[in-house]
Formats: sequence, C-alpha cells, structure tokens
Amino acid sequence: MDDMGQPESGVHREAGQPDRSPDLPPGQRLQRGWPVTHYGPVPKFKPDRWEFRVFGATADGDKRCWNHEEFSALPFSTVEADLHCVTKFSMLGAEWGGVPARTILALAPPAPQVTHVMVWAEYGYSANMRLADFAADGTIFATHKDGELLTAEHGFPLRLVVPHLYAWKGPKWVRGVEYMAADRRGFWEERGYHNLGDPWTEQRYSYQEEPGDGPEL
Ligand SMILES: Nc1nc2c(c(=O)[nH]1)N[C@H]1C(S)=C(S)[C@@H](COP(=O)(O)O)O[C@H]1N2
Ligand SMILES: [Mo]
Repeated sequence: MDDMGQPESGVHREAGQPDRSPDLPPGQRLQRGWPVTHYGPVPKFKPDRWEFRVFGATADGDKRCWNHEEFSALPFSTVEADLHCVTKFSMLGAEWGGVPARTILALAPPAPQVTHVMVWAEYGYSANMRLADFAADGTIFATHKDGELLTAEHGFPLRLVVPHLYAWKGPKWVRGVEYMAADRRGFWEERGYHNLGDPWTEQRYSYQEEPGDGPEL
C-alpha cells in the first residue's frame, strides 16, 4: 500500500478522467449501459413471415431459406465481443449467443468467386463486408446477449455482430446474406461511412478511404 492508502497494483483512475482500457480503439469512450442506436423505426417481428435467406452467388446456384423455427434449431454458440459505434461509444465484454456466420457458410457454401457479402435487414438496411470479415472467428448471428434474448430495440429476433468492425457493420433485424463476386456499398457505406470500418485504424468516413478500400462512390 502507498501512503494514499491505495493498492499499488490495479488500475488507478484520475478523478474526472474517462475510463481508458487497452480494449478501447482510438477515439472511443466506454459507455455504461447499452444505448440503442439505429436509423428508422423498430420493425415488428412477425414469426410466420420471418425467414432468413442466403442468396446471390451460392456454390450450387440455389437460394437457401430458414424459417424462424428452423433457424432457432441451428447449433448455438457464444462469443465474447465488444461493440464500437462510430459515434464514439464502445461497450466492452458482452457475451453474444447465436449462430456463427461460419455455420451459415458451411450450410450454404458460397461459389469460389465470392469475395464479399451484403448482409440485409428489415427495411432495406444493409452492410457490406469482405468474405474474410464475415468468415472471421467472432462473427455471429446473435439471438442473445449475456444469456438473455435480444430486445426489439437491440435487434430481436436476430442481429449480426462483427466484433472487429464498427457496429454499423452489424445489422439488427437481419434477414439474409447475399454472396457477391464483387464489392458493393451497403446503407452507411453509401452515405459517407468507410467501406471497411476497422475501428483500430479509425476507418470512420469514406473520405479516409485509400485506393482499393472500396468501390467508387
Ligand atoms: N437494421 C439496422 N441495424 C443497425 C443499425 C441500423 O440503423 N439499422 N445501426 C447500426 C449501428 S450504427 C450501431 S452502433 C448498432 C447499435 O446497436 P445497439 O442499438 O444494439 O446498441 O446497430 C447497428 N445495426
Ligand atoms: Mo453506430
């Protein structure tokens, strides 16, 4: 113990300083609680109309569809991941439960020429990413957070979580995936946000893009 009565080890926080953590990408701050951030209204879940669709350049040329009951029966696993919103708040250490994107890739394989995917949600919201980002270890179609079913505002019945990209790349109320043989911009990527969206290198805005980072705007 030092003479201030504080243990020598452990994190020492200065009064009035924001929490910093090595898990926080540059320019982000820690958010307590879980804010709701999205564009447009919260869709109403209609179980008998809901389906999850894989389409575009599949290996066999066929679409693949799961209704809600079928999708709910897919093998469930969990991943611990942070959420980084480009508006600068981050939420650390959530446990997401659901179906890894890799499981979808295995059940509905893409054709060899597929390089990118577009993930589609209700009301036409979409996010594009490289196939490698989609196939990454932590990428998961989540139904649960910290053991509890997602709420409507947070994406029930299904949202994508791509832990290593800004959170706009993870559509809430997700309804399908399109396999693509070339890149195309999604909803925010067409509206001024970076095509790739890596929070660790602060790829926030499209004006920061280098040649090759994305299709012409
Ligand atoms: N369908 C849909 N998904 C979306 C969005 C949206 O506008 N529509 N916003 C994204 C953004 S910018 C963020 S930061 C996260 C926020 O998730 P949360 O509201 O659960 O915190 O959802 C992402 N998924
Ligand atoms: Mo965001």
